[in-house]
Amino acid sequence: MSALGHEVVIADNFARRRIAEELDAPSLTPIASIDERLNTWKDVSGHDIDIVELDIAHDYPELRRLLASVRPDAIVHFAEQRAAPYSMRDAAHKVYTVDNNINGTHNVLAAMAELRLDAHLVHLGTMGVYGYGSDGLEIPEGYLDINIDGPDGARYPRKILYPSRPGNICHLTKSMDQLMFQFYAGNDHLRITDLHQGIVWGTQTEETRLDPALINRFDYDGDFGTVLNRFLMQAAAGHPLTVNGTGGQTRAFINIQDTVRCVALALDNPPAAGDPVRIINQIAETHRVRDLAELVSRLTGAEIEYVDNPRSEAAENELAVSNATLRGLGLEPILLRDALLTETVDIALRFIERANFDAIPATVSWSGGVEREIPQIE
Ligand code: USQ
Repeated sequence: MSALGHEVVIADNFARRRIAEELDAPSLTPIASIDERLNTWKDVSGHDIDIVELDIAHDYPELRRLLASVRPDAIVHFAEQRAAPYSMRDAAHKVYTVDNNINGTHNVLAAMAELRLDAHLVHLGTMGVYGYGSDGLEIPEGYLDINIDGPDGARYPRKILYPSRPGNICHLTKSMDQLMFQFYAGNDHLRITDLHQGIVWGTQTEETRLDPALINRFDYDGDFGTVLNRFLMQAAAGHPLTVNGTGGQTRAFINIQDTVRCVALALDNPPAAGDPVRIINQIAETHRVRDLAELVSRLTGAEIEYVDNPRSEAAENELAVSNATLRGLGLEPILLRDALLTETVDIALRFIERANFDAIPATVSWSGGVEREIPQIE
């Protein structure tokens, strides 16, 4: 957004850096301090970005003060605990995820309403709110048109939120967010877009390629690493590709470059005040996990290992998802292709000495929490 000429203020409590220490799983790529990142961005782009250290979930007065002084045109809300496995570690992590995500989202909405901010809120949601079985149907964008039989024999059309079927606590919070958005869009006429994003892969965007100090995180650990990036890192590490169960799960994917394009497209196309929440499926394509493992294995020669699935999820599922809105807005998504896969493997190889191999296995079980001792969150 800064590259496009917008004035940007970041509010961050640096939770992700603390969690990386808690898990002893630093980003594979070295992440510079926020000051160094912002100074580098200023050098390469000429643009200033302000940073405010703020816990939006627990410091409502400061959040309110910040929004009252900046009065932004738009708020991009990326401040939720985003990892499904991390949210399932144990009761403490479930409590943390619910507390952080629900309070953070509600505080932003309450502040927007209290200050009568005419800002457009763009929220990072997830495909996980739908559950993953589509039984051959194409999952629509957020809403379902239904008809209810009335007592008079007539059929009453209704538009309802697509039934939520979260499979973990992180996705439960994002399902609950939907009701908060629906309420504030109706009651306070807030303008809200919820991006139901798929699994992100890749590391670099056009901007992060400009300087090594701007590189994105590369998470490969069992909690925060998403499946394709994990496979690419495992290939670089000479580790077998860890396919859960039969690898029959079909999921939606999007390259990291497209995630930022989509946020920009959403910001350029806000709903009007009084409109329902705009829900956009932010995905490029769907793939079955074992097919991805085979693709990475063909590309790199890595072995594939089928491991017991620690999650409660369907062994096999079909998934078809509409991404009509983003395509209608002109997005031509990046599809899996060797060039970007190779770039990711090259990055993994470049930084492989930073990896903690003990963090590779996925240890969080959906039924019994984590299998190893971990420190409690302060
Ligand atoms: N999987 C493996 N091997 C691995 C890691 C994962 O087989 O080493 C499988 C999982 O069992 C699952 C699939 O790959 O069936 C996807 O797992 P993932 O960890 O890449 O993604 P997921 O847990 O679904 O969640 C991630 C983020 C979450 C985001 C979601 C988008 O943690 O924040 O909401 O991607 S989506 O899945 O489209 O809802």
